[in-house]
Amino acid sequence: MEISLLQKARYAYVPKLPEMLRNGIADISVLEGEETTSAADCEKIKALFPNTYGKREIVFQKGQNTSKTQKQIVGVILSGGQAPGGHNVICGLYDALKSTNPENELYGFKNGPIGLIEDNYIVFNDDYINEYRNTGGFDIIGSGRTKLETNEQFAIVAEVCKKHGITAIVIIGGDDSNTNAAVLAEYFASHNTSVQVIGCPKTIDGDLKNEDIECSFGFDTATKTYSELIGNIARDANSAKKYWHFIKVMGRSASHVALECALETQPNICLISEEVAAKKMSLSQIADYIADSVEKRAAQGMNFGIAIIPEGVVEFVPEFSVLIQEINELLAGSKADAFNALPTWNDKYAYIEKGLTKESMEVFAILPQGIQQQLFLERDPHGNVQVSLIESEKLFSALVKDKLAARKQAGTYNGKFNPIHHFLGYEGRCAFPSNFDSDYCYSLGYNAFMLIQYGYNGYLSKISNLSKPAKEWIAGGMPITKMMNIERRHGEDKPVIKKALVELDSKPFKFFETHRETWAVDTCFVYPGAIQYYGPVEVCDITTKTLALEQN
Ligand code: FBP
Repeated sequence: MEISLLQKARYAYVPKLPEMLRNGIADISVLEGEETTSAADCEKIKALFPNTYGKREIVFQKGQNTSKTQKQIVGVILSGGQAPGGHNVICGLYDALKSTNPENELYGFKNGPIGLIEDNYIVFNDDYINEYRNTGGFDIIGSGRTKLETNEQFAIVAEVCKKHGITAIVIIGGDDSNTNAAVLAEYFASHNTSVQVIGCPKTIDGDLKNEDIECSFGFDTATKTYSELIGNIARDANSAKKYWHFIKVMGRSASHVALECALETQPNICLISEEVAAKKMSLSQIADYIADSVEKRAAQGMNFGIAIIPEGVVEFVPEFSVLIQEINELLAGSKADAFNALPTWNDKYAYIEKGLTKESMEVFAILPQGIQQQLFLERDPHGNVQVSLIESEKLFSALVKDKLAARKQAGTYNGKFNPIHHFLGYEGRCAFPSNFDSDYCYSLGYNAFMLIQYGYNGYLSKISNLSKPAKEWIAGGMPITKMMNIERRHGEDKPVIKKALVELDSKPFKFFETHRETWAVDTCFVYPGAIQYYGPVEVCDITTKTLALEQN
């Protein structure tokens, strides 16, 4: 297989571990902390997790090894969307397992959780693993979004574990996958299977974070990749001076990715969905907010700019989410067929006009026709509008265009507005992991094995103190139930890990808030450039601005 020179060089990169893990199991002991509770709804979570609730937080330290000596056969899965560094979690796990006992084995179940159900796996060896060290992607075993959540599925997984003599499963995933890891851990404990389950926090979205998880892996590399591209676009904008770039960035509901990219690049505009919701902003108010920046810059002869739009923003606009609910109702069940059978868009429009409330129709009417049609085309398997597929970057530039046309008529604006649209998402999810993600992921995997070796079940591999050099990182584990609360999902009360949205009193948001008025009018762009893997530590190992602001 042909490989790039960078890939070849990255094979040789030795990821940095926290000091306390550097000599392997021989030199590792456990410091137990307090018994834990859950993030909220303690009694309910305790009742649902009688065997795994309330366990102690633990930290590893240098000391006498007292772990069990049994041969370990570990299974690993990658779950959900790709995030840079996933391969290194597996490499760290593999190295820890083999250096502890060469007889230990690592099974990689393919294509996500479904691999465990279908008993579809490979057994890793050095040659296989070495081809994936410090590389991006999840292609080492593939990933998938099947959920492991029913007792029937768990029973099959238990059978598969029994068949191979598997002693532990490591689930590398986001909040939902780790919630399911906790449920699986409880199932194993209550069925006396002795199989352990350990989770690792993954997602570029950055929304799996709390007082224990400082950041999910992949966020660092993905945001650095997007920031490089946004910086390049900003420099082009500042050179040509003729385009406004509307750049949507991935991140699902949370705006952590957008905020981090804004802190890195200092665009003129960055919407933060959580703020839109808190201020109950309407589409028209958001469009006015952007148009103000366009107008003020135009008054200084700058008919160009950068606006960052978080992927999920429209869901946070109250009037838009009501519109979506009404559209879902309008097309529920067989009504969708009747709608689709209407021959022309005019007929469909008349049907919509009749079905929506006056308020929602007013919102619908101001949308560009392309977006209106998208709302009726893109449906998920339950028949609901797929909000994440809405081209919000085009929606907002169209709304801004209308605002500017009105301002031109009123004589307050006399500039030129040429928007260009971008969507940055898949470009960042499989990038070569930054040194930070290479080190962090390798440490998470290595540490996951130490948790297995010490017999923990239902724990998340935890590496903290991340804004410091890797040597000073702290390795340990946290019961997953500590991060859980009860939420209403699909009409049912469910125990879930709380999703972390951007907090409006957090230091990263406050920093952004303090500077954004200046950024909106002046040209303050910062051009971060490409991720650097070799060179000065202060360039190559730097963490995100979000983490730096949160921790200092
Ligand atoms: P995870 O939550 O599984 O980590 O996925 C993150 C993400 O990249 C989101 O930012 C994005 O909305 C979604 O996955 C896209 O999913 P898909 O890969 O299925 O298109």
